[in-house]
Amino acid sequence: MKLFKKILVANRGEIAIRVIRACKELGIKTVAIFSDIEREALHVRLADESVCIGPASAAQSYLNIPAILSAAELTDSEAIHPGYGFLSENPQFAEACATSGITFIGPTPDNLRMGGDKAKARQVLKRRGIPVVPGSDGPVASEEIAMKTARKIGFPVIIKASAGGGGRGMRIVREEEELSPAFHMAQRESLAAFGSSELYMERYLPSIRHIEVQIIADGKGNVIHLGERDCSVQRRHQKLIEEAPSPIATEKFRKKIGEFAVRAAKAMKYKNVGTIEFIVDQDQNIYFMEINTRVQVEHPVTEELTGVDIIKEQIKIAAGFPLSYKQNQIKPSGHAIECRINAEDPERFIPSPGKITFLLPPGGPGVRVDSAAYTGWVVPPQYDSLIAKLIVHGKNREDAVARMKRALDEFIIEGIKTTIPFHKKVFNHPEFLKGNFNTDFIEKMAESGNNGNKTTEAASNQDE
Ligand code: MV4
Repeated sequence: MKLFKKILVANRGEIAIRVIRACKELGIKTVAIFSDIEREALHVRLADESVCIGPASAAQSYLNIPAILSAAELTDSEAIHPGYGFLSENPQFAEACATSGITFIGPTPDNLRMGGDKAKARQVLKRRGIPVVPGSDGPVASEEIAMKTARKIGFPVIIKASAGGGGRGMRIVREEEELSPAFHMAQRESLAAFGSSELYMERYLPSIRHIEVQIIADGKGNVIHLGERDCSVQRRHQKLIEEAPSPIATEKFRKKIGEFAVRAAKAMKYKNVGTIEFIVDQDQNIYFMEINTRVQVEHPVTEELTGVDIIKEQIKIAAGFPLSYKQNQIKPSGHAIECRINAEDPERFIPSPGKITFLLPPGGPGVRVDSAAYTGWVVPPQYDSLIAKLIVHGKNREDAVARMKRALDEFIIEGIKTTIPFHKKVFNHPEFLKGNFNTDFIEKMAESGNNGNKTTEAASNQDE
């Protein structure tokens, strides 16, 4: 079996660079694609070749399937790596690649369809013995059935879009009177956002942690997990800080959640890398939520913890190689934390695009920066606001926290506002330092007057 000679990277920003770096180390040539306004982007400079595929708007460039396939054919690329966001979870794109004789570096179209149908995934995995939050068995077809289901599972309930993700089309319903308007609102929102109004329901669990498990599957029956990541520090469904291991995880917990994740991947005949997302309640009960059928923004946390290069594994699996590791060869070590540095106002989280007049990334032991930003780069308003991922690794959580504080202090970004000041506050927050937080943490922090108001929406992000 042979690796690819040339891969087209169908993405931009830091993830395009991350893929190019993996390809270079594997001896694979790379092709970057770019929109009209990204001729000077770092991913274009770092790739061996580049092709302009359209105007600035994502719909006409990074989401433009015919233009991307033409670029691949024009450059003799054998495979396409989609990164995250954009076309990465689009089964039609994966199929179109196959039709053009190009390998899509990612899960199978069936895997992508299952990941995109959340009511179905829930139903299938529940039947395979994976715990789910009490709720509907598959989709809820009408308001009447919704009411019946809610009475059975008990209020509060949460209505979710089957095609949803990132919290859109979701409604929490606390009592019977709220159900009818919430149901119709969720239907309308889901139809507008995803082109499908299908909904499902669960009991709403307050004070949860969001914990996910990285899995790798070679499509030949070998499936392993790389441990969990705690992504509970988020604001309006945008993750801000991710860490591994989870501060609440014992060895027993890790084994259990890991086994659920591997069982889920096997049940859906998963191939390539993916993440099984769970919520964990205050009694440490684990419930399956969703499957993310892509490499995720926060994958470096797991790479630092385990030493596994997740992007290289994706490429090797797509080329037909079996997994490079057995489960007992995965030995997580120490503690890793990632801060997402966004070009946003750190108080209100509104986008702050513009020219970076000076940039100095931190360095030294245990510090990794994945970024496409440089002095002179103009952060465009058209795409997501992630400009750097700051990842630290230490021998335990305390060391990793000290290292993150040191790295945040070293990091200089001038000319635009960034979320660095926000992260500095979190890394001085007594509850965060204790590992005592759940998905309400940021909202609570804002309410206690620590972080300004919270009335604005974040920019649309590439990743969930
Ligand atoms: C939940 C939940 C509580 N109970 N499901 C958010 C994104 C999606 N991946 C799943 N999400 C949640 N699902 C049940 N049964 C809480 C969340 C959730 C959340 C919900 C409403 C408003 C903000 C939230 C923040 C994090 C998680």
